[in-house]
Amino acid sequence: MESCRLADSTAERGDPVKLKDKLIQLDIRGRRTIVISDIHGELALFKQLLKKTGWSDDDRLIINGDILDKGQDSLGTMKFIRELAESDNVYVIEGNCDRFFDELEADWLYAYMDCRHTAAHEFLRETGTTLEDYPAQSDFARAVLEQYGDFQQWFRNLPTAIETEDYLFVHAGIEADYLETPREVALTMPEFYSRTHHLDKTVVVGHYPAANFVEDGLYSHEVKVNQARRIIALDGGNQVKASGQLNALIIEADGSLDTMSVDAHPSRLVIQDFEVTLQEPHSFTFPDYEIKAFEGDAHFTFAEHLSSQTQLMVKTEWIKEQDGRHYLNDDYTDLFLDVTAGEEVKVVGEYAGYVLIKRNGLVGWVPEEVLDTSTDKASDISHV
Ligand SMILES: [Mn+2]
Repeated sequence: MESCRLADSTAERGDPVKLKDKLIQLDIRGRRTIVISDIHGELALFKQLLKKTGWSDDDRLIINGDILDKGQDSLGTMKFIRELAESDNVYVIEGNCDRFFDELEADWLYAYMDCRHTAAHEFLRETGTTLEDYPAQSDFARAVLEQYGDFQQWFRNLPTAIETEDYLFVHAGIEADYLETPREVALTMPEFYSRTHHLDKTVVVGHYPAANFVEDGLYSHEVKVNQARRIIALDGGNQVKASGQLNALIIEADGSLDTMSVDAHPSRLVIQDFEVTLQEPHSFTFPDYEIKAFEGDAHFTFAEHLSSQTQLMVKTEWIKEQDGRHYLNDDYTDLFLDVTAGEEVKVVGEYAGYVLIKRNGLVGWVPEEVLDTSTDKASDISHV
């Protein structure tokens, strides 16, 4: 899967453009503003989230980058958002995955297509063609641009950042002198939430899933707000994390903050209280997966997470062996969640004797008997 990571690291093309060259100034005080990032082609989820926020023409909407890639309907999402953006209360900034139309001739594109669903797949489906129908990659690129050249132009014209009285909205992050941040860095900088910046405003970023910033051992997809460092991490891991979600940050007219989310996981009713008295949870995220597995049974295996030298119980099905080494097969948390009869939770996955659930963005385990298996409700949105 190494090739899947190329798209984030390739655009070192000596792009001389700085953040200040593609910056929009905007006044948002006194008006409700909804911010959503990393939609990644999930048009149905995006529409569902807009509805959940009660979005109307009286509100502002800011799309914080990454409309395209990974999800099932990148082309539909970009068409829908471009139409929305014709209204003067909707603003879109660019994300690294939105450079698709400028990367059609990149040497990594076909390899990337082997492991991720992309807008290129949708173009092939739409035109009833396959890559074999194009003698050279440049022929494929030409065919896409013949149909979508105006979208290439639209994406190119998107600002890299929006600056308001109190906020800077940018897809990935800024450097010390924010105006001089290279566009490339603003779109791809990893882990900005862990950093510090010198701007006297709150920087709102997507790009890097908020769940990667494990706090107190908890694995949560909720919007993370760090007021001391004036950073908000918005990306709910939609289409990137198995338990991910699409988040909205809502800046109310009075300046207070609220968050909402939607995801594709089904709901289930809790029929029995479950309470854990003492636990010290651990969570590990990509790519830090290597463990040493000791004894275990069908349910849990005692293990040590190597880089952090942490001992924990790992759900046995979660352990993958490769060349004599052991790895977590995905992001992992050993948290057990307290639940109360009568509440509804999201089901992320079912394993021997236990179910991985999510509540308010927080992921953890419960024994299967506390859930009513007959009450599965459709997810927020159906993918098929
Ligand atoms: Mn991104």
